[in-house]
Order: sequence, then C-alpha cells, then structure tokens
Amino acid sequence: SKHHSYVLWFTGLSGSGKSSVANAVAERLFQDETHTYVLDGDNIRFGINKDLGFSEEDRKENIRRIGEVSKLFVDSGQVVLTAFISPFRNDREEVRALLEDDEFVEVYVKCSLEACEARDPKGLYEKARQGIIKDFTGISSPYEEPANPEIVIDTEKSSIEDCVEQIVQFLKEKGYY
Ligand code: GGZ
Repeated sequence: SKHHSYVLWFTGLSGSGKSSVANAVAERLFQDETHTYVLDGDNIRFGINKDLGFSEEDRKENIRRIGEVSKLFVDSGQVVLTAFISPFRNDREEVRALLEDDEFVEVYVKCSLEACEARDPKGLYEKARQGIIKDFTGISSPYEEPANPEIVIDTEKSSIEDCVEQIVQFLKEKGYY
C-alpha cells in the first residue's frame, strides 16, 4: 500500500464527537498497520498550549500552533488526527495553506447545537447557558461551518462505526492507503 503522511483535521462543536471518531479512525488505521498520532485537548491544551484560553485571539493561536505541530508530524512521515473545535474558517484555511494540497483532509463533524447540548457530557453547555463559562462555542462564541470540507460526517444520523467507515472509504478512494 502507498505510504502517505497527512493530517485528518476534525472540526465541529463541543460534544459533536470529534475525539471519539478520531480515536476510532486511529484504531482502525492501526489495524491496517498505519501508525497515527491523535492531537486533542488532553495532550495540547494541558501542555504546549496551557497558556491559552478561549478568547478569539487565543483560539486563533491554539489552532496556529496545532497546525505547526501537525506539519512537523507530517514532515516526519506520520499520519496525524486533530480533534479541536477550530471554530474559525480562516484559521483552518491557514493550516491548510501550511501543508501540501493532499496533506490536509478536513473532516466536518456535523451535529446540531441542540443535539450537542442534549448530550452535554461534561455539563459545559449548562454552565455556558448560566453564564458560568463565557465565550462558549455555539452559545456565546461563533462556530463557522467549513465551506468545502473533504469529508462531512453526521454524528446525529450515523453511528461512530459508520462515520469511521465513511472516512476510511474516502481515504481508500483517494489513495491515502
Ligand atoms: C468551547 C470550551 C470552552 C469554551 C472549555 N468554548 O467538550 P470538550 O470541552 O472536551 O471540548 C471543548 C474544548 C475545546 O477546546 P479546543 O482547543 O478544541 O477549542 S478551539 O479549537 O476553539 O480552540 C470543551 C472545553 O475545551 N472548553 N471552555 N469557552 N469549549
């Protein structure tokens, strides 16, 4: 199979399922002997980006650094999956521009605000509604949908397994593996 390094860039609201799907795709690729690395809030926002919050400026810097780190992974021959809200179209496009055309695969994890809010696994939406958390995406801070993502998955209509299958199909069709 063809060896190819690239970024699978997941974007979507909090609670949309970015991390779950990214980790499930990583597991699936691992079964097919493709080693990957998942970048998410746990390993980025508590480490390299622990100085950043959720203002527009800090989110922009968050995504810029994640883009640069992703580029390093790609340069080293790895497949990297990123799971960040990355709410601003322009910030995502700047990451795309850092990479070669076929090295940035944008995956829009589509899920309505209503469904994300109903899931509310960490109770953050409730806190945002009460004003305890400020600048919360979808409530008091914007989310800009991708205009032209390579892949759209809908976690309201499809299971995690079906979303993984859709992504794997795309990767096979386009010769990523
Ligand atoms: C959005 C917030 C906020 C605010 C804390 N707005 O569901 P989670 O908890 O695990 O994922 C969210 C995560 C978002 O961090 P990102 O680095 O992905 O955001 S961005 O790409 O916009 O920079 C949520 C938690 O952090 N969280 N406060 N105000 N999400």
